[in-house]
Amino acid sequence: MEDEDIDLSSLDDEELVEQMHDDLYDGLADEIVEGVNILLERGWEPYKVLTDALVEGMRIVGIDFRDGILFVPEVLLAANSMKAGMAVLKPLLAETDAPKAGKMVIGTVKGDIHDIGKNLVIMMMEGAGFEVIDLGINNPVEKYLDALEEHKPDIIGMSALLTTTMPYMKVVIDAMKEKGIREDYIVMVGGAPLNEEFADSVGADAYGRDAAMTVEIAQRMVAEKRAA
Ligand code: B1M
Repeated sequence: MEDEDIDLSSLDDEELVEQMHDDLYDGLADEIVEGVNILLERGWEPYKVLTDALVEGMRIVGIDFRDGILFVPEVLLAANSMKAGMAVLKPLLAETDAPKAGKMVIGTVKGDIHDIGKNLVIMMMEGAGFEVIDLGINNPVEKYLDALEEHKPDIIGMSALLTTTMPYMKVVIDAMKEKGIREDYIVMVGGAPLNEEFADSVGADAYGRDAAMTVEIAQRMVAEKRAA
């Protein structure tokens, strides 16, 4: 309630970012959009707005979700606010004159409906000049295989946020091996519970710790693939 009285534009940058963390926590999408616009007007780089205001805010939400202070409905509201802020940033992050750096098919694996991180990866990849085909959430292995056949990307990306769904990445990679197409693609995996070791263990080529790292690795691996 208190938030209604706050004039966001009267806050200095640090106070505004803190207020945005609170607003994200409270699921106030309009305020998040307003805050994003104010920071952009003040000359903030879109990527800095994304990481300092939105991603950091969602990290805080995640801690209280884990600790049982926040529940699914509240976290959904926070996620929707984050998406509203991301929608403002998307065209700015995607603004690029670069020729197509490569093509990626990406989706969240079966049983998993988390998509904020995946969507962020997509925004950053598009910003770096990649063409990205988004398969959305809850993808069974067939969806990935069909998309590979249809789009012939350089990279297949899989996202998982649950320890119970991350093993499904191996199901997809094993199916690719069975079809004899595993080596035709760069396989990248990501999501909060994953790490380098897990990526190796399922037979992926790379682990994307965050969206920026994913772009960096994708650029390098596509360049290497093309050179070969
Ligand atoms: Co969920 N959830 N959730 N959730 N949720 C987590 C993941 C959890 C860690 C929360 C917690 O307990 N602290 C926990 C998982 C625990 C575990 O598995 N050990 C959890 C749980 C338990 C659940 C439910 C089971 C809760 C329930 O119903 N009781 C349920 C499962 C639903 C399902 O999927 N079947 C559930 C539901 C939900 C909501 C629907 C409420 C909502 C999702 C909304 C949405 O995505 N549209 C939600 C949210 C928002 C979260 C947290 C709070 C935030 C996730 C997020 O968006 N992070 C999360 C806690 C947390 O992670 N801190 C949590 C921000 C995002 C930018 O980061 O996704 O890590 P991240 O993405 C990063 C990198 O990981 C990487 O780049 C991204 C950008 O830098 N990356 C990739 C991600 N994917 C990549 C793919 C790549 C490369 C890089 O491919 C190449």
